[in-house]
Amino acid sequence: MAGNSFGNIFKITTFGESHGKGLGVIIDGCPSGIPVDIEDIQRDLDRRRPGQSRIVTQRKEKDQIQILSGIFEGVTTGTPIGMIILNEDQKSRDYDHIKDSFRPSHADFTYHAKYGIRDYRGGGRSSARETTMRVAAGSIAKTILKNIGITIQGYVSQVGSIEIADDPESLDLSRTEENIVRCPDPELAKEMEQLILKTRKKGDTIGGVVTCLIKNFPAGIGEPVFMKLQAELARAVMSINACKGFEIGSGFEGVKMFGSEHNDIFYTDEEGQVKTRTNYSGGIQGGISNGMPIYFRAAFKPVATLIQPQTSINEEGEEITIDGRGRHDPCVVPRAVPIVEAMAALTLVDHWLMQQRMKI
Ligand code: EPS
Repeated sequence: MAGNSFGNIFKITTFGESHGKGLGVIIDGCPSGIPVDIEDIQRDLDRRRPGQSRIVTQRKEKDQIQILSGIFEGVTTGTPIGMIILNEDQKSRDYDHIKDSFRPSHADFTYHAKYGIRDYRGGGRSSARETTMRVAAGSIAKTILKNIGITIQGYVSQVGSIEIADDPESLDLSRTEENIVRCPDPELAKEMEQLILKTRKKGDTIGGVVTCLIKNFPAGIGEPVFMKLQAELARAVMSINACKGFEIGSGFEGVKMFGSEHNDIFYTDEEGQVKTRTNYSGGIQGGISNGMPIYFRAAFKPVATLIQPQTSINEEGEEITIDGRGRHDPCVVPRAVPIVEAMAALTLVDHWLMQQRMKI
């Protein structure tokens, strides 16, 4: 079955399940000569890791990255990069009770409908553990972008109805990693943490928003008409587990404005660079980057698995009650930040490489 590869030039294929032996990724098309620091990859994986704080799933995984190929003496060789991590803390018995039944709003039913068979342990392939490999590959993509001055920074901008009102460029994003929520506003971070803890206590879950800001991405990149840059970012980000919404620039709020307010007026700065006075476009016009910062928001639904009984059906279609068991996230957004950054990096490095190839 298709759908496990992403990218055109910088192409990744991931494999593995939540309770299988481990997870892996192959990156094909990574340029040679890129210095790769395994510590950078591990740092991003640690930001995504389960068990990292009191507001996430308590499954304890080290998520220690192993590089199998494609990197020699700390530099990419241009050959396929293979990376794996091994699963260590599976508690598969937590899932015995859903072997023949479907948790509401989880991928249990649809995987059964499509494949006719499923590894029900820990969500199998539908588990967020698969995103470890996007983060590992995305970390290398981020390094390539960083070497040409492009930075990617995600942060939690909303949990439930607690929301940061300011626009991404006015925030001090260096404060994002100072708290376990990954919200750059320390006061709001405390409120968000309390809401997540209160929700967990009730055996319930809550949604949130991750905002991502990309700086110094050059003008002129994107492939109209079907590979418009915002469409590619949306596809990438909406492939992340639990993502239900994507908006770029002014997004849905923009519909409340008149064109005369919304248009981003051009000017040339002191260094001769074309800029816009506002950035409602979110750095992309006509599907092509315009050199202004790219920013987007990704909405994540409340996690489907609740620690409370729910009504559902089994494979025979009979009504049953499902117990809530296991170790789950009461809110995914604190751990989704590095995943969103990774998907943005993978998309942007791929399009940047496509542009370089066209120049040759
Ligand atoms: C997940 C179910 C849980 C989470 C898991 C995502 O798995 P388990 O019951 O085995 O602990 O802990 O998240 C991770 C382990 C991870 O690394 O992201 C699910 O149903 O998606």
